[in-house]
Amino acid sequence: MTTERTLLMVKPDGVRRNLVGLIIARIEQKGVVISNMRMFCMDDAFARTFYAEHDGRDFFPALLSYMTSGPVVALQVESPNAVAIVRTSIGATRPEDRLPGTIRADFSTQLTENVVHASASPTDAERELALVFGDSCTTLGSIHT
Ligand code: 3AN
Repeated sequence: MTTERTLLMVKPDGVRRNLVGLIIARIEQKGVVISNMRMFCMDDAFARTFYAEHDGRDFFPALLSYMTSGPVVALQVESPNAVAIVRTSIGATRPEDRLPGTIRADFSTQLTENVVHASASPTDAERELALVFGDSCTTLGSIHT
């Protein structure tokens, strides 16, 4: 399996609750490699683009308000099957479906304020990484050579 990359993001509630270091430690302990990182605040336009698939849903305004409520910490992480591995590590969308030991299960009972985001597919990952990091995307090779 070739190396794959994905986006893991600590959301505003995770930053507010001082969970950034803990979440980074958990994902590093799994063995994935962090190859880029950025702390920034989403403005309304960025959040609308990032979550464009949900535009028009009744929860969209609340989602935008939450995602623009404070800084996020975005990480580009790499490993074989990174998308599925990181997605499994964060836990399910619905609180009642989250397995113990996943980040969302361990730190949130909420649907919206759920501490972390991770890309749902390789296509989503490339779109989201380009949005967050633009041309500053580094690759695993550039870190380990
Ligand atoms: P995930 O964050 O697990 O990838 P998505 O992409 O389906 O899930 O949804 C993104 C965010 O949109 C969720 N974390 C949640 O805040 C909100 N959301 C999704 N579906 C619903 C829903 N049915 N009701 C309320 N909020 C929702």
